[in-house]
Amino acid sequence: KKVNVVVVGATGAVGQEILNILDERNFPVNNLRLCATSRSAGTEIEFRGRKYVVEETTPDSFTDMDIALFAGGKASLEFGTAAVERGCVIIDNSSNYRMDPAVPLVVPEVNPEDVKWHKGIIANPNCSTIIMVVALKPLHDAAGIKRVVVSTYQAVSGAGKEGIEELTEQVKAVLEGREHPPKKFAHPIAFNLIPHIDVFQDMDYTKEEWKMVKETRKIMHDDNIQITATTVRVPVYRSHSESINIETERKLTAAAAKEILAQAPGVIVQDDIADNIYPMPLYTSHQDEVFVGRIREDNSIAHGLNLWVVGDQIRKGAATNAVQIAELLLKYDCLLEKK
Ligand code: 11C
Repeated sequence: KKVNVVVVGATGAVGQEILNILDERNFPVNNLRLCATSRSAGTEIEFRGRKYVVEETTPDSFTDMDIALFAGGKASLEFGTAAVERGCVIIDNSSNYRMDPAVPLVVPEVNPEDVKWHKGIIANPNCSTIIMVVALKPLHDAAGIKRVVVSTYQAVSGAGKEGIEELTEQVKAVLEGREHPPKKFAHPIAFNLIPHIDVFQDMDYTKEEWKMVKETRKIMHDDNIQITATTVRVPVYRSHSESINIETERKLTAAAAKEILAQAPGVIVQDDIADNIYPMPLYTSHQDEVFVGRIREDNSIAHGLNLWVVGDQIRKGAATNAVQIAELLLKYDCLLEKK
């Protein structure tokens, strides 16, 4: 069966990657429509050898379409209802609907079956959350995770094209002894780290940190997991890294954890300290898996493990996950009926 697909936000980093992944995974696209804001309308984009002109998104962009992949931002608030009313399921990469109890929040390696109860909208989680839960789910199944302490090292591309440009221009400016004041980030990102992603909220945690807490519980169907996060922007172009400490109900040796992770869907274990092998963002980028290394027992508690987890946040953290959800809609045969 082939389906009609609309990509909203087709000209941005996530939108472009969604198109690459639809193609790579041979997603059965019948008609394709590419949409964006009026600013980007008119741009030409090639897909499977055919040129498409990007259109400005309107409610009618969803007429006769089966699946809409929203790359992010406010578009899903503006057009989500119009899409669903026209019988088009939306897969939304923004945070607009993630915590809505009527909306499934899905990572296909973790909670694929949640796709089945959608009412027209399925939310794609935050990138740092996706990368973490792919590694945590098999360990949770094996030993019951009680508590997670995570610190992230997030690439500038998580903040879009402006984040990438700011790092490049600032590095050049520093080397040439020029000023380059920050615009996208609160402080200089070149040769620096910024422990601040998104806005500050309750208890002095950032929104990004709360996303990791709340979204993880929803995806894992377990409100008892205690999670605390510190999210940090680092001068890396692509792939988010995470230092994760977990405390489990039952003892899991490092060897057992390595074996479980080696079998887990979507995970690649890179852990051979004798040869200095562990995941690094430079080498995990442009791949779909989550890479795990430095797997070792926590020396300070009876049932604890430390992990180093790295993944391409534009692919698995956004576009790949969204396309995998679209695949599940076809697998479970749960598109919307056209009225
Ligand atoms: C970042 N995680 O790296 C953010 C970007 O909720 O989808 C993605 C924000 C989101 O800045």
